[in-house]
Amino acid sequence: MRMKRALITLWLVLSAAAPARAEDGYDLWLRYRPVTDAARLAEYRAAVTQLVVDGDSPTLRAARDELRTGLRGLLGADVPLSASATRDGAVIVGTPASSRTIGALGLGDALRAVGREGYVVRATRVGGRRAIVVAANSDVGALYGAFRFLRQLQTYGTLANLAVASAPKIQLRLLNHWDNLNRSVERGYAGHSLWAWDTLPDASNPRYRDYARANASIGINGAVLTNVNANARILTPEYLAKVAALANVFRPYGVRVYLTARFSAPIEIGGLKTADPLDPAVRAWWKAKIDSIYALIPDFGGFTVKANSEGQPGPQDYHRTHADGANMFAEALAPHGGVVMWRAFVYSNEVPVDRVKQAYTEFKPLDGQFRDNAFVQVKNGPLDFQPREPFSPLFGAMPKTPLMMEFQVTKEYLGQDTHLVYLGQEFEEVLRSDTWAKGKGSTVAKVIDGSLHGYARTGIAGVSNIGDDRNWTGSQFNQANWYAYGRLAWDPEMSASDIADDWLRMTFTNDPSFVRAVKAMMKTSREAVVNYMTPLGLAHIMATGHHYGPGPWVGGPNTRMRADQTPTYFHRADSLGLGFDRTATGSNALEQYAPPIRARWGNQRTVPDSVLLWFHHVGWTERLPATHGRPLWDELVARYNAGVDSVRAMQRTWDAQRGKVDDERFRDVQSFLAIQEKEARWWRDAALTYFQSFSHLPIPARYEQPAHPLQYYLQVRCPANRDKPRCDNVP
Ligand code: GCV
Repeated sequence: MRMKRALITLWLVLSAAAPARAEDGYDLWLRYRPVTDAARLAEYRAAVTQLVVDGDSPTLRAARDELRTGLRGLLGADVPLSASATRDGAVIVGTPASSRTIGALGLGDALRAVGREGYVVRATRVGGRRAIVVAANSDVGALYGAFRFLRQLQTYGTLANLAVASAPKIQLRLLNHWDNLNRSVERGYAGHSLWAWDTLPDASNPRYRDYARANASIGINGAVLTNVNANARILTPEYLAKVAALANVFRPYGVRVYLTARFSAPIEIGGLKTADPLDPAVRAWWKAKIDSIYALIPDFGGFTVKANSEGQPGPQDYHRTHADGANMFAEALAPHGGVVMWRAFVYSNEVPVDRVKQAYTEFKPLDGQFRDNAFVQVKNGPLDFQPREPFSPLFGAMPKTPLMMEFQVTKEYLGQDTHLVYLGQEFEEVLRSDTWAKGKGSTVAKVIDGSLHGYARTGIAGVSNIGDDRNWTGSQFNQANWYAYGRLAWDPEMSASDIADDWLRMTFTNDPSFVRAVKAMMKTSREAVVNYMTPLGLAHIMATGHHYGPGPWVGGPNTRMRADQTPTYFHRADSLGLGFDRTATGSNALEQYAPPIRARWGNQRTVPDSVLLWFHHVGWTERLPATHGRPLWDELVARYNAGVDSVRAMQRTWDAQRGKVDDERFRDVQSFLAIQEKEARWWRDAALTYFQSFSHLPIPARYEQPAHPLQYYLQVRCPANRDKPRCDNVP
C-alpha cells in the first residue's frame, strides 16, 4: 500500500513537471488532465482496473474510445480492455441486448425508468467482484452514461456507492447553426462555419467528430446545419451528398442532422412557378425532395423553417397560414419519422402596433391546426434575445401544439465574443418563469418538457455559438454557454450554478478556491451585462445592424429604417420619462399573459424592477418600489454604474486566479475582461448622456462622470457586416 502511494506521488510529481499540453481551449470540457488529488486518484485506480465494453456498434466503439482516452488521461495509465470482468474494478458498459452481464444484473426496473436515451451508472458486484456498470437501453444511452461516468472522475466525485440514473426530459435537444454555404455564420463570433462545404463530401476533418463528441457529452442529439435565412441550394443533390457525409460522422454520437428549408425552393431549384403550400405540384415536389433526402440519410431529422419573417418567403405570400405551410412539410416528413420546426419569430412587412405582440397574435389562433409532427419554435422572449426579456407569452398559450424553446447561445446582443456572460443564469430564469397557464407552477420548463399540456413530442433549440476558432466559441467562457445549454436541454430544471460548477472543474481545475470564486463571478455576469446595457427592462438599444455597442439614439423620422427596428421605438424616452407602455393604456401587450401576471406586471406598485420599463413609461423623477423608492433617473444611474462595478469585480476575481490555471487561458480571459470593462463604461456613459438629454437631470457627484459628451458617443463607428465588429474610438 505504502509502495503504491509512493508510486502515485512520484507520478503526480512527474506529471506536474512534464511540459504542459497547450491549453488553447480546443479540448473544451473534455480535457481529461491527470487527477491531482492523491486520495481520489488512489480511489479511482483501485475502482477502475479494466474496461469491458460489450458490443461492437459504432456507438459502443465511440464509448469505448472515449473511456480509454479519458481514463488514460485522468489516471495516467491505460486501463486494459477485457472481454469480461476478471478482477475487482471492471467498468462494464453496454445494454441488455449487447451484454449478457448487464442483462443478468436485474436492472430491469432501473432501465425501464430511464427510457431510450437514459442510463444507469452504478457501483455493484459482478460475479462476486467489485464493478461499475454503465448500462442503458440503447447504445447511445450507454455512450451518454460513459460521459457521465467520466464526469464523475473529472469533477473528483467519489465512486463509492455510485448510483446515478438519468434520462433526458426533452426529446429533441438541438443546436441551430446559422451557417451559410459560403462558411460565414450569421451572428457568429467564433470564426467561420465548421462545415467546409467546398471540401465535403470527400474530405473529412477531425473537428466534425470532436464536435459530435462534445455534443454527445452533454446530450445534444441533433444539429440543424444551416441558417434559418435559408439557401435553397442546400437541397440540391450536390449539397445533400455533403450533408450525408456529415451525418455519417455524427451518427455514432447520436447526433442527427437537420436542415433549414427555404420556402421558395420549389421555384428556385425546382423550376415551379409557385411555392403555394396547397398547390399539388408544390406538395409533390417537397415530397419527392424529402424522399430523396431520406434515401441518402435514413435518420435525417427534418426541417427548421423561418417563413414570412424579415423578408423570408412563406405561406402568407399565397394567403395561406403558417399552419398550411408547416403541415405541407409535416405530411411529407411523417412517413420517415421526421419533424418540421416552424419558427414563431415573425416580423411582418407591416409595422405593427407593438412588435413584441406579433408572434402571439399570429400563432395563438392557429393552436390545434398543426399536424402532430410539427413544432412551433418560439424564442425565449417576445422580442429578440435581449440581455433580459420577460418570457414569451406564447409559452402556455398553445396547449395543443408542441412548442419548442429557442435560446440564443451565441451572444448577439450580449457583447458577442469578448464579454464574459454566463447564459446559464438567463436560461434558468426563463425556464423557471411561471406562465400560470394552468395555475401556479406552470413553468416554461414544464411547457417545453411536455408535462404541462401532455405534448407527445418535445424539443429545444439553441442557436449555436460554434465556429472554427481554435477554442470553438470565440472565447474560453463562451464554451460554458454551449455546455449549459446542453445540460439544461437534458434537464431544464437543473440549477445553472451546479452546471457552472461542473463546467469549471472539467474545463479549468478542481481547486476549490478557484471553483468557488469563479462560479460566483459567472453567476453575477449576466446581471452585470443587463445593468450596463439594458437595466430595468430596457431593450434593443444596441447599435443597429451588428448589435454591438450602444445606439439608443438610432431612430426617429430621419432614419430610413422601419420604426420597429430602431432603439427609439423600444425605449420611448421623452421629456416626461422612459419606457414602453405595454399596459391597457398603451399597446396592451400585457393582455397576452395570464391574469395573475397581468395584475402584477401591469401595476407600477408591484411590477418587478426586471421588467419595469418593458411594460411602463415611468416619469424621470417617479419613485416606485421597483426603483427602490428612488427617482427613476437616480436608479438608472445607479444600475449603469453597478454594471461597470460588477465587471471590475469580475476582473479582480479573475486576477486572483493567476497560477491556478494555465497561463494561456488565464491571459486570454484577462484580456477580454479588460475589453469588457472598457466597453461597459462606454455603454454606461453613452446611454446615460443620451437619456440625460431627455431627463435634464445631473449624474450625482458620487458616481464617475461620463468621459465625453453625448456628441462623442454618437460618432463611434462599428463597421457592420464583420464577424467581430471592433469599433473605432471606443473611449
Ligand atoms: C437569422 C434577429 C437576428 C437575425 C436573425 C433573426 C432570426 O433578427 O438579428 O440575424 O436571423 O433574429 O432569428 O431569424
